[in-house]
Amino acid sequence: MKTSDAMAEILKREGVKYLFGYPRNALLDAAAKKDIRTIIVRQERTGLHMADAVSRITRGKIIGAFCMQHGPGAENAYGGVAQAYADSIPILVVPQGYARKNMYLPYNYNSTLQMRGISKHNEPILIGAETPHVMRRAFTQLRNGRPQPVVVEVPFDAFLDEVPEPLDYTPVYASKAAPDPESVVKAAKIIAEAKKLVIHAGQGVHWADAYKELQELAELLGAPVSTSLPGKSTFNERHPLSLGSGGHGISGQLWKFISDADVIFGIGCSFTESSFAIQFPQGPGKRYIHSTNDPVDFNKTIRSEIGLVGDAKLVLKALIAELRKTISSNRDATKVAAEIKAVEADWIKLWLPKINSNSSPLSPYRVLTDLQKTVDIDNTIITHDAGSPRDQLVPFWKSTTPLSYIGWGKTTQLGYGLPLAMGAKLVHPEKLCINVWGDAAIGFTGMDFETAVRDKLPIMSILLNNFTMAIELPIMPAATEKYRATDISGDYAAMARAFGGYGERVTKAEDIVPAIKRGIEQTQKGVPVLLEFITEQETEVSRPWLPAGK
Ligand SMILES: Cc1ncc(C[n+]2csc(CCOP(=O)(O)OP(=O)(O)O)c2C)c(N)n1
Ligand SMILES: [Mg+2]
Repeated sequence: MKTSDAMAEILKREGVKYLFGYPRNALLDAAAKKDIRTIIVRQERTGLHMADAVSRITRGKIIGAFCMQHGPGAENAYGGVAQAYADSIPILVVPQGYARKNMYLPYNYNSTLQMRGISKHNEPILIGAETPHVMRRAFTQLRNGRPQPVVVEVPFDAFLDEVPEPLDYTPVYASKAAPDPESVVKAAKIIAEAKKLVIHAGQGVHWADAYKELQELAELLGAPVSTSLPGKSTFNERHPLSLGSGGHGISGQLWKFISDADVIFGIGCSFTESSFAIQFPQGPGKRYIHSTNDPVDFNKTIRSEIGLVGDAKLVLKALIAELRKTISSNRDATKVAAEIKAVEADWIKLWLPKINSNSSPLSPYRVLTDLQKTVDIDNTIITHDAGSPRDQLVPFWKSTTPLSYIGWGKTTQLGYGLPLAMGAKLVHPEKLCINVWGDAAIGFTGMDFETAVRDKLPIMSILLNNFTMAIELPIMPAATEKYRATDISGDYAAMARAFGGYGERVTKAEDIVPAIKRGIEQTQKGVPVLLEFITEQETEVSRPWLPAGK
């Protein structure tokens, strides 16, 4: 068999169900022959983001895979691989390479070299017979340790090599690490004795499927739980102990509790410093216990006293068992829950004018509040985009079920949201899959609304069109005034209709809910939807430590 057929067979054995791609790459046809669904996008980045969604939504049970051609295909793909690398998502990337004799010819793009900085493991197939070994190493890295992209470049002539039969390939295992018992004892003591503990959950809780254990620990200790952007929906945000999740935008209760905390226990999180992450306070009186599956995150910015390396479920189980030696029944959480409620009520009061606004252009806060009230939240998967829509959604949206919110942002590729929703819809056709984005974001991947129509992925896209990059307005006042540099324009509802989808433009507050209902109905009929809300050029974000308007 040829290299391409051997690779397709290996993908099949490893449970890969979809291959996203853009021609030319011999794997596309070989995979189709094996009944792996090929999905052709309109640009490489979209396909990578869709593969990324498949890995996220299935917690790596189905590894997302993407392939593209050498040269421009590989060059164009960089952003999608980089996003998954920064956000720690495992995807298999198979760039076709130039023919072996030309791989190192100046100035041919060589993915093995050029993608090294954005992949966990990177290896070409130079001899077809080595395919099973290269792929075994690739899948082992995808399923073990920190999840991140793996690149297997195949020079186009190597696709035609013969691979010995029968194919010698068995699917690889996924290992888990458990924390060192001595550290667990020390951590449990600090956690048990904390006066104001906050548990902060990251996406490691998703990957370890440790939702039950996270809730058990919180209830045992009567401790509040915050989540990072990628950790959003690891803990039911309607639970009385939830503080919600935060990034650049953050709720009042989350900020108050982490400001007051004496001990913060981070589970399955990286505590990475970023403009789009919670700014954790440090200094006297702040103690951190940090648990992650990769020690590279220890002491990056947040100095921790104890590091617990391991799978989040195993870590939580070990901690719960240790704590139960001294705490026999759940601590009374009434006081903490009442305080969360009171702080939240004070905070939300400040936002009521925007949330209830009847203005036209619309307030984005009103649109997103109405959206939250209208959808069946348990059966919805929603994701934000880069820019203001993220900051307007995250502090206010209360996710209830695991993986019903795809949070992201270690790097922030505009246009990531639509392909994430499309990938999620592929895995969960029964759920309402939504992306919320702005009119700058749609400029990047908007053409792929056509892919949603063509590939029958009836997502619902919520576009907040304010005809500008509102988030950049305070940064570029001179360029805006002199050259209108932040202005953008477009009739995106018409664009959606032109592609064969459902498009509707909404300008009045009383039309928001009926339009959303019409949109949901269309998705149920199998039609992708784009609802274009004409919104104010809103720049205010919930940052409770700053005076309003900053
Ligand atoms: C590929 C890429 N380039 C640049 C940016 C920086 N950036 C973040 S948000 C933004 C503008 C967002 O405008 P829009 O989507 O219209 O949202 P608004 O702020 O207007 O609500 C820019 C330029 C980015 N995140 N990604
Ligand atoms: Mg905008």
